[in-house]
Amino acid sequence: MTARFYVTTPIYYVNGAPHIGHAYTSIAADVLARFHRLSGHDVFFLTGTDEHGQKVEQAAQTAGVEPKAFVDTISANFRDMADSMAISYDDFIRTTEPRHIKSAQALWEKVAESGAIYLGAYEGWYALRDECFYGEDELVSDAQGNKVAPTGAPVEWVKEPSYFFKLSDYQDKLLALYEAHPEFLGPTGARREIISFVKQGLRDLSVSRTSFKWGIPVPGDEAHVMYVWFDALANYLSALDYPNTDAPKAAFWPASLHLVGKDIARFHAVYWPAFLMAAGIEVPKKIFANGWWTVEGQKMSKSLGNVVDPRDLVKEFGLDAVRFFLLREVPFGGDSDLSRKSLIMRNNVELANDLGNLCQRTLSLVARNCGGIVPERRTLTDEDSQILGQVALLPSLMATQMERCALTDALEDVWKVIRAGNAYIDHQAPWALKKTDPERMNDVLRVLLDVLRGIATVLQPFMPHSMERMLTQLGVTDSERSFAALETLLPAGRELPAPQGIFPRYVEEQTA
Ligand code: ME8
Repeated sequence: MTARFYVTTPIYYVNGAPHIGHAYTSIAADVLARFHRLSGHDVFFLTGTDEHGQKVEQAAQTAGVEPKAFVDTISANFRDMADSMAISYDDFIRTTEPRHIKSAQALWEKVAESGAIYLGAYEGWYALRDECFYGEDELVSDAQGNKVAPTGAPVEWVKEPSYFFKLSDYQDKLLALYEAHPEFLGPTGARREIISFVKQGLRDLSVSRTSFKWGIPVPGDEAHVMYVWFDALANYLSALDYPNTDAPKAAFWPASLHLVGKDIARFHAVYWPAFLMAAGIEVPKKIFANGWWTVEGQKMSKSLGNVVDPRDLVKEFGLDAVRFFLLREVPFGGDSDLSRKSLIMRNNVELANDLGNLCQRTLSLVARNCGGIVPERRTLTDEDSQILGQVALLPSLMATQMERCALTDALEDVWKVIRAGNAYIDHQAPWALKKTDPERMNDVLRVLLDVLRGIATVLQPFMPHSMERMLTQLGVTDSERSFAALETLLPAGRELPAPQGIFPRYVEEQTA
């Protein structure tokens, strides 16, 4: 049976425009989806928008627009961002769609049937910005001495009738889950934080609101709308046509991976498995929290005016340079800073020099000295075998890194081979062999073409557009671009197109 891989991004709030932080998680999920597709797995990749709740309702009011019209526009903007970043999603779910509303209500009913939901009254702190309830003991003081959420979000005292989910019943079950499946939650920092949060004791969770209307009605009690996080988390099942277990997509559950930002690890690693356990549904296999991006050393904020639209960066640097930078700059899971200087540096050193030049040098020698025809693979020297051996190991090496969501380490593995490729070409100096030993020159160039093919194949998930161009230049046809296809040598004698640079160097315009 073909292995299945179901990966999700968070569904983003439509209270503002998409920025580089949203693009980041989506790109990472996209790399994983593409990697699994190239591995021959059956992939379902879900993204979308989270469109209910008080925060979105207020944003619509501020804009002076009806909530539905407001969310339609912003959701379309998120979809455009995903398309511009080449996010290869299989489905884009919106929580205002009837298919989602139906599923979320079915999930609510299932949880309620188990006796895990009861009616009460909520009285306590709520942070609208986080759409999160906080206990008194969790609050901290801000610089002005006001009580705020640990995230810095302002809190307000809320008092209203509410349905509660018996989260307190799930403390031991959740701790047992984390213990039995250490791979359930990563990276280590997020895991440690969540375990300590759960160990401190879980209070029952308010899962409905009555003070506003922009949400999914609670089945059987329409005075209440579902707490936006109950509604939102259900998206991962509604996209699979829950509760229809005969639906073809149902086989994708349990999800292989929910990729999220560290800000929402708690909702995914505590509330979500608890809701699922109550409903008698398997929990996802893995939750991984990415770190946080700042911009030129500062938190992105509308008031600072430093919110970066990823599409602007793409216009300036090209899509793949941006995708590469985001995943290369910091070990995936850690925090990082987006600075123009480091983006330009990575582009010029690692893409233009290391990879671009290796490809360009090889292809122009083949064009010039071999009439642009792929030479034959013949007897290999030890050095040839060594570099080809390194390339052959890449798919399995990277698969291990992908399993741990170590996207940056996977790139580092490839760059080790690229550096080895540069050392190989310098040492073999095929340009000098033309006069002294043209047969050996052909052999060296053939090895280099095979090395480049391996590298370009495994880099496709990270830089789909430029690797497509590189593979075309290397004479690799569409059906020869999967990991399995690497087992078969390209036939000699193929004619290669005229070489063209793949990664231009970025030259910053001088300002006087
Ligand atoms: O939380 N650095 O939506 P949201 C890195 N609707 N990642 C960032 C980031 C940054 N500076 N800013 C945002 C929600 N992100 C809910 C999710 S899921 C059932 C519901 C990414 O629009 C990161 O993945 O606030 C974070 O978790 C997500 O965007 C939050 O998006």
